[in-house]
Amino acid sequence: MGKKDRKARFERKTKETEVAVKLDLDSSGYEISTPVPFFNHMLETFAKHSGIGLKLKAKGDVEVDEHHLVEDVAISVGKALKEALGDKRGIERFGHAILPMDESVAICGVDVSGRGVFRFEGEVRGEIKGFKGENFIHFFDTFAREAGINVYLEIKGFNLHHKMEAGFKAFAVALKDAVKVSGEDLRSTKGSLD
Ligand SMILES: [Mn+2]
Repeated sequence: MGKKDRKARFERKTKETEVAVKLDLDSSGYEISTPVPFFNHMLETFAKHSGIGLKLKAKGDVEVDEHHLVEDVAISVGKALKEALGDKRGIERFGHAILPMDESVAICGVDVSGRGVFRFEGEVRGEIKGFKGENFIHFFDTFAREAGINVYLEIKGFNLHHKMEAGFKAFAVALKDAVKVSGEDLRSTKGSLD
């Protein structure tokens, strides 16, 4: 067993945004507050279905664009996840999900490899009340890089809300399995997941 206390806190303050995160891999429950309601909906969905405890408070210059806020939340939650995972001993490492939502479906695979790569297949053009599809992709790209995890995400469908929500749910379900502690072994022939 690696890190006993799989929790982390992270705070980040710049001239553009202010973000505070508390993350706990072994207890659920969430409190999410950002100035972008659809982003809150997605982060709550992520916390709910991953079973990861997440307290997040963020504010920023969304009057410019929601880009800075989305990016800085992804950096902060990604860094907190990386720290909470510790040396990753005993975790499942891999997780996957095929997640339907109405006419949409999302397919996600996660590898907590220590390398941060995001690959997206699909199309999420358009925006929902100040949350653009391009920032949905940017969120995952930034999160994967900062957390040091590989995320493959494929989305098909019609309704943008369903497509993005299915994407967050699929990621949550895949990550839930990947970070689960199931033994004592480090799942790597290399002997390291850093
Ligand atoms: Mn919804």
